[in-house]
Amino acid sequence: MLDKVVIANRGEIALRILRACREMGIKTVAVHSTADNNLKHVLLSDETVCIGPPPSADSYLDMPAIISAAEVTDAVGVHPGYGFLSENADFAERVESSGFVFIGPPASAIRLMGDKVSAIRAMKAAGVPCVPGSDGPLGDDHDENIRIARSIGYPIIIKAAGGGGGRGMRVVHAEASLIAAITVTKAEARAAFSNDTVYMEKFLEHPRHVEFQVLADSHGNAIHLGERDCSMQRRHQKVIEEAPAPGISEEQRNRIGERCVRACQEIGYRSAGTFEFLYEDDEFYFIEMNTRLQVEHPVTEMITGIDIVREQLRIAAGEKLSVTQDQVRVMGHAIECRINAEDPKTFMPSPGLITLWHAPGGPGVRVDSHIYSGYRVPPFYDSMIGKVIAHGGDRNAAIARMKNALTEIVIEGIKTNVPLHQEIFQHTAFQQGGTDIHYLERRLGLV
Ligand code: MV4
Repeated sequence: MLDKVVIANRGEIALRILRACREMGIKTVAVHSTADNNLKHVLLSDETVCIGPPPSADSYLDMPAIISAAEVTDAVGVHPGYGFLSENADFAERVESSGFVFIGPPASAIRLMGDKVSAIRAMKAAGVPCVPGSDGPLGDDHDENIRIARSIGYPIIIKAAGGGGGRGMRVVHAEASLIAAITVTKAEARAAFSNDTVYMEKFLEHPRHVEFQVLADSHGNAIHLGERDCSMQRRHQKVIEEAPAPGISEEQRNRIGERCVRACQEIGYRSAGTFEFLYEDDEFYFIEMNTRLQVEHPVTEMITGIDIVREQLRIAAGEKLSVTQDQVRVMGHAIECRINAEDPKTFMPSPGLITLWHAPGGPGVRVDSHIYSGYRVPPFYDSMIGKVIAHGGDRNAAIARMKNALTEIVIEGIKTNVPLHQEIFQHTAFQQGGTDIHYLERRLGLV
């Protein structure tokens, strides 16, 4: 097993990774900015290295600083968590060429999936269902682009190959605005991603966001852990996630999951990954792959009993997956609420001193958070301060446990979105399940 791992992240996910390392007897190095001396995992870590000032660009995104920390502490691996450098192929490559193990996929797989055009091409080749579209980048021939859009049928969406996660997209409802939309999206993509490649897809108007979790080892084994529904979102920030996705049959799960597994094997994938689909009218359409551990991984852990971070560490050490596909079973239902330090009405960030913290508990309730009474939430980073996950025998049982948890939880000194969660859990549409990606913004009166 790996002897010592650098945790190249902060907050709740850094603590999550530290806990997995501890369980497995792996020593830890917490690298942190000067704003993060008092992070819980920094206080718990075997070793700590301050890698720079508060701005992420000068600390958590500073590749030489992180690799130097691995060198001076004699670590063997680097876990990037999510966000920051986790999907940066150059970082993965530099970690490995410096003689360390990148605890994630090969740089080649990150690069392939980072370009959405090459990702879709690879998925189509592997038999993963994709959105009807341009089948590659759009060229400069206006008449040809008009023909492609006509054959797909309006509305269509123009997306940047270098985008993803909601960046660099534009919906077109009629032919009159097509050419201008392509021109503007290309210009924006060139400025934002230094890559003006764009492609076209049928625009799905009321889909759900359903994603499949996969694990692959370096021995050619790959499995899927079923799907999650992440449709409850605002401005591309997920708010509530759940597993399994309401209304998805075991037959659908196996069919799509097997396609994802085959795709992993065809692209030489390794570690944890997520296939994002839009789901509409009982059909799945692949849109992107995330080549990292995700915020919402706990709901999958709760329904399968598989520790995804532990598997990532085993895979990075060259071991085989600890389970085969036929040993994976979906048990009950799990829901996650992301807890943000923000105003529940305006969504303005609310950093500051947490004067009182009482975690919820009881059967089936998990809290992944680094906060404590007396912790000061710094203003420099993402406002997510933790996650509450509730598991139960079925969806209603999970909802009942989450409602309890949202009543028990106490966070004083800063504003949080707990009241928003309490409100959503009263909605009858949420209780029924299967709301689409626009539901929350519609209910908040934002659309
Ligand atoms: C789409 C779409 C509708 N049709 N593609 C936004 C984030 C990025 N991952 C892809 N996105 C979308 N792609 C087609 N062909 C609608 C969205 C979309 C969305 C997707 C998932 C979760 C939330 C979303 C919010 C708005 C739009």
